[in-house]
Amino acid sequence: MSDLQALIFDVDGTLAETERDGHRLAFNQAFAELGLDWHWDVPTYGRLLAITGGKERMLHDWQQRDPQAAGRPEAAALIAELHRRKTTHYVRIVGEGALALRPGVARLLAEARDAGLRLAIATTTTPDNVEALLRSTLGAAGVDLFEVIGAGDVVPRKKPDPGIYTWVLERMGLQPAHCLAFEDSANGYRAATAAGLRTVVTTGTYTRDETFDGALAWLDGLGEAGDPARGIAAGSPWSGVVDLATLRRWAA
Ligand code: XBP
Ligand code: MG
Repeated sequence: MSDLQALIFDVDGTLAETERDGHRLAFNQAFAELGLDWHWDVPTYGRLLAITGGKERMLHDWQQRDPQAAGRPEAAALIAELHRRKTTHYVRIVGEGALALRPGVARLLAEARDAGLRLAIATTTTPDNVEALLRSTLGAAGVDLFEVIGAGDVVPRKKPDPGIYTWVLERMGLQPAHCLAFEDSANGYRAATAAGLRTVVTTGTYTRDETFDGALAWLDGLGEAGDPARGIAAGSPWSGVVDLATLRRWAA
């Protein structure tokens, strides 16, 4: 790879563990609010994460349980209303400070910013959710760290489609060879890889049993001093703290 110019981050599962105690709770609150007897427990939600995008996930689950009702013309309006309410709940949960960045994320973002690297986000989640998370974890300046935020429905197809990564790369005017992606899930890894990006995978709560053969690094986190990450990097067992020097070495 020629010189490293930008880092592109997924959000859910990568910047923070948002799914189990953030998105899942918000979905359940929206279901209850509209008087539905739908409820996603922790393992059920884990299985449903195979479907990216909240609206798509709800519709898929409904189609599995009651294809006739999910096929009615008014189904789309209910999904849209549920998703509006779910987003409101998620933004409130995050605003209350319920979710923290994963270890090493703030450190690496600050180091990259200080070194003049360009930063971006490529996520399937709704833009309001990204802003709420960045604001609550990094303060008001958190959003400004990122030159481009590609999120939600700005592209017609969500991950594992590469569209959101391609959208971000086009807006930054960058070739994938000058960037690295950060992902936590098989769907995200497929999206980044299909966009031509080399990817550092940090698995988490719902993704530690997924496989990421061929990833630039496949780790259990970014690591911090005294609490190193573990996994495979550049094809060999690796343990340490992922900093800019490490990324440049892997990318070289
Ligand atoms: C994350 C998602 C998102 C969230 C819900 O995937 O699939 O849909 O679960 O967000 P990734 P919305 O980390 O690969 O981007 O309800 O706003 O869609
Ligand atoms: Mg993710």
